[in-house]
Amino acid sequence: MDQSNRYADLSLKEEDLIEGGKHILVAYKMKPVDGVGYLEAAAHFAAESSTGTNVEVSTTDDFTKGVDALVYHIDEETEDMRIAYPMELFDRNVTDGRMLLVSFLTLVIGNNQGMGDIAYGQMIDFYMPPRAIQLFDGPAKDISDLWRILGRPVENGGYIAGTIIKPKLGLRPEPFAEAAYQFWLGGDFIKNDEPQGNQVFAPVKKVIPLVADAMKRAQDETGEAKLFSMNITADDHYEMCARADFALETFGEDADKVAFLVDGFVGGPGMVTTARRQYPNQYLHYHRAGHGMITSPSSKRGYTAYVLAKMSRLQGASGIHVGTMGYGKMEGAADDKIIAYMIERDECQGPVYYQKWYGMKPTTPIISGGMNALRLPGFFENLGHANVINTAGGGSYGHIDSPAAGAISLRQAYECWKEGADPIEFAKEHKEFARAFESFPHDADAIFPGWREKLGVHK
Ligand code: RUB
Ligand code: MG
Repeated sequence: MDQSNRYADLSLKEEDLIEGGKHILVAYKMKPVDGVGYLEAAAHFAAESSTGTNVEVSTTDDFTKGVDALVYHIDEETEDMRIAYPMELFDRNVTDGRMLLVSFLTLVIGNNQGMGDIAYGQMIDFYMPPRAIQLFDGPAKDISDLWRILGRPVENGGYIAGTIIKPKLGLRPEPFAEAAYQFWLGGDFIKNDEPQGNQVFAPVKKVIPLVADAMKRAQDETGEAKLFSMNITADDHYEMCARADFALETFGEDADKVAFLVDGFVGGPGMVTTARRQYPNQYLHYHRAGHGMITSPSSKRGYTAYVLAKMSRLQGASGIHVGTMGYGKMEGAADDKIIAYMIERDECQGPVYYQKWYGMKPTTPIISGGMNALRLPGFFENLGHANVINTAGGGSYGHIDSPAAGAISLRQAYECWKEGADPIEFAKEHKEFARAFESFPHDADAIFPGWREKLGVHK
């Protein structure tokens, strides 16, 4: 059934829809299966994503038609399709009238992902009107809160040198806390690796007191504040809270230095919002493990990494992993910097839509995955700033001298970029950075050919 007379209106103008402020706009790349007309498929897509189904139903009334989603732009050649969703379509909380990310997802990227007449549809951008920005929680804490704790300026406070406890799994409580202590002697921020939780060989109730003690000792030793991002991911809301409450109580006077990490992609929006609403005083660290199943550039379904990050700011993530923009080990490219800009700025041009955030707190880009000191100067140069959290697991624990030396090499990489220094020249004056070349020789060969001669390293 062709529903384009009801679910499409190509005379609607995007600027009018934005001006009106009554619609959420979503841009997709969509392709119908062979033999189905583009507009017909688009209209069915909009129907299934709002008020309709594949046939007309007798229960439809005039009000219903007023909340139909409408296709307002198509370009079959480029597979571009844009749909306007009336705000009223979206579910609101019983408790406080706020908007829910799950409802947004269920409509705009729900059933339309499995339709027989659609070959594929992928969400590449969305626009939230001012009223919707008011109705999402947004972050409670942001990077300025971490800078304050670290004794830095609360604006432009700079690079936060972090790590992920490695090995990924398999450390017992004492060696785990020792690994944390060693890194903190040179760095700022440690996160649990995302699978680390309450394994039988490293129970939370044993590990966390030792980590709190390690933090105290490292703070005494260095005279600097330290930060720990603890994984509270769990299936059960109460289990998440049990872990989080235990940590806050255990860290005691240092509890402000504890962030909570949630595996927001595998765990879903409910888990993110649980952490956001139960612990608004803690920095909320959104880990996105698993996202590649839909956000990979090879995928034509689901949504992009950019969309995932943009949604995380609405949900209230203080920081989210945004990849390494081609400088690390995970998929990504230099122009992924748009992901960082969209979540940290107050207004930004996305791939399709210009979004204003009206003062909603920023979400920190967390840079992670195969990073080390050698890869950082180029990374900062591409991004244009260094106001990020970077977690380098292998890049710290793989440094040949020590985890502390690994951490110091990261800080030095930041100094090198900030000064606009030549990394080879800088290495001659900075031992830990220089030793990163010997620690990661494959990277050194690729990024700084001829480094051995220039630094006088012969082995
Ligand atoms: C990186 C790591 C993270 C990745 C995930 O470890 O454990 O889980 O950041 O990727 P290492 P992304 O520093 O040893 O490579 O950050 O892109 O989501
Ligand atoms: Mg990890």
